[in-house]
Amino acid sequence: MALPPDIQKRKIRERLIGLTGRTRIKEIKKILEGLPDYHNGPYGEIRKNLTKEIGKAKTRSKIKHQDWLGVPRQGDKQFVLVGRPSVGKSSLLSKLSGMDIKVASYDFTTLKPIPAIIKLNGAQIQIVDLPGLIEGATEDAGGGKRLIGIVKNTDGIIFMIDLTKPLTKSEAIFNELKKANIEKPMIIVGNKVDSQDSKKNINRIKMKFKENLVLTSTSTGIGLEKLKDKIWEESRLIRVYTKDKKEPIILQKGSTVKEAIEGIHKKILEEFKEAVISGTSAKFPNQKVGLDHRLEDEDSLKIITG
Ligand SMILES: Nc1nc2c(ncn2[C@@H]2O[C@H](COP(=O)(O)OP(=O)(O)OP(=O)(O)O)[C@@H](O)[C@H]2O)c(=O)[nH]1
Ligand SMILES: [Mg+2]
Repeated sequence: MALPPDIQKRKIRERLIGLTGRTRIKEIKKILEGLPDYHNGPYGEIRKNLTKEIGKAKTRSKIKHQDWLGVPRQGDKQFVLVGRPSVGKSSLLSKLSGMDIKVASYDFTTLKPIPAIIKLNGAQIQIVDLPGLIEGATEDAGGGKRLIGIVKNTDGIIFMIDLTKPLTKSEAIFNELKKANIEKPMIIVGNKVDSQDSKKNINRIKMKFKENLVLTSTSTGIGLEKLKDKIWEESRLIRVYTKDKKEPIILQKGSTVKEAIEGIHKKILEEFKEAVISGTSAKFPNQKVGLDHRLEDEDSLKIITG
């Protein structure tokens, strides 16, 4: 049986007396997990207030994020997951990477960046799950300055929106990124399309973000393959196949034959005579080209040495 809300509130206040920083956040999460599963009415209100308390404790806390500074880069490209709390960032990364990442229905489940590597078309893409971004992030609300610092240094952004919530909330966060002058390749993910509550927002999100929008459900898996394709596109990488390698060589878009060879072995350059290429960058199959020729995605390359 659930306690009457007033008594519950008093109990919660008592449990939180004197707790600050991390210990306070931990205790609030414990309380949230122990609450009866009502998301409306007085208990919904209690949940909402507790969630706000987490935000406040985070901003106030002196030890705010001091256990993490940045995210070491790994792999060929780095993308970060940006969005309000509880939009499904951790659920998405755990689906994409197979990694076990904590997911929960309360806000601020993720308190520090969690990197994971996914393999995409032979490339290693690092995706970093970030704590939720809240309004006022540019003024450091919710430790926002650090988060924005990470976003500024990444290769691409996966901006996630919870379609079951009013879109204005996510738009406010989107504006925070604009305020911070962040211009990076960006994919917009409208998540939770499995939920009936998302229906009313689908047209609106399609109007607002015409390009690079993917509708997903991390619960059912809808849209995840399409999202992977988009991540590949926005990674601005290309695959080049060679005869003696099973895996393609991964290069930046616009790379030349010379750069491809440097990626295999610099010594080959000294003996380079010509390259034979097939694929989109070739005028015809088995075209002979020199070191300056620009390769394209899925070209095949044969190097003739002499
Ligand atoms: N219906 C539905 N629920 C989802 C979906 N994706 C995530 N959720 C739920 O949304 C809640 C939040 O998910 P998380 O993955 O923890 O969200 P988050 O964005 O990492 O949240 P923070 O770490 O707090 O910023 C959980 O209860 C998930 O089960 C989805 O596609 N459909
Ligand atoms: Mg999370």
